[in-house]
Amino acid sequence: MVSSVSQVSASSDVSPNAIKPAANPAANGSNRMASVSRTTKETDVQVTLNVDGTGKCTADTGIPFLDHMLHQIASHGLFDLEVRATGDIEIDDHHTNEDVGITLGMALHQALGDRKGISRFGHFVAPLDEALVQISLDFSGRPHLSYGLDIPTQRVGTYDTQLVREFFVAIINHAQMTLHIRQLNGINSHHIIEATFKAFARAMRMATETDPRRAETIPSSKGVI
Ligand SMILES: [Mn+2]
Repeated sequence: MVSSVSQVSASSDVSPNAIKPAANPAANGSNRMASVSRTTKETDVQVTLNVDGTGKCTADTGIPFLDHMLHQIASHGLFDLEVRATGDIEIDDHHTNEDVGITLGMALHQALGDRKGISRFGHFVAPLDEALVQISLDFSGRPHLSYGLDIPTQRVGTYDTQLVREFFVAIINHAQMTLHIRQLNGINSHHIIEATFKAFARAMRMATETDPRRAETIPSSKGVI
């Protein structure tokens, strides 16, 4: 399914809505930003990410429900995130959904660099009305997904709920992270999925924030992630 990666580069976007370095960059002084473009025969995706942002988001993927979830990641993770995608959604949303996940994962991996000074682990339990979803994650350098959602309907709007798992598979493989998702409660599919993205965002915020006591060191007893 992956045909090629056309370009992976540091950000030099000059558009009016370009994501700018944070006023308060990471404790180690680096600007933790990435801009990644990825083109295949199926999709064309651009992601710009500032991990030390304030929650600004532009999402235009052609998949409205995915846009809604990307807004959750930015807003609750306090990331600045710009995602634009075009893809073969005349077939279905599968390729575009997956490739947005892949490109966002690549941007996370690139923005975090050697992961110096980060807390590395993050967890959160997010309610959304009757839904309650727990996330535990680790920017471990090793991709792993434990997926425990039981979404009762096949679709939310036009979005195929099987694509939630596909999205997280794509992210963890390319961000090189461990992710455990547990659904503790929930009846409504929209609520279950949105609680998952909110918890994921808050856990990512916790894991990617720099720990001043950690300073310049890599958060591993091995000395490398
Ligand atoms: Mn919603």
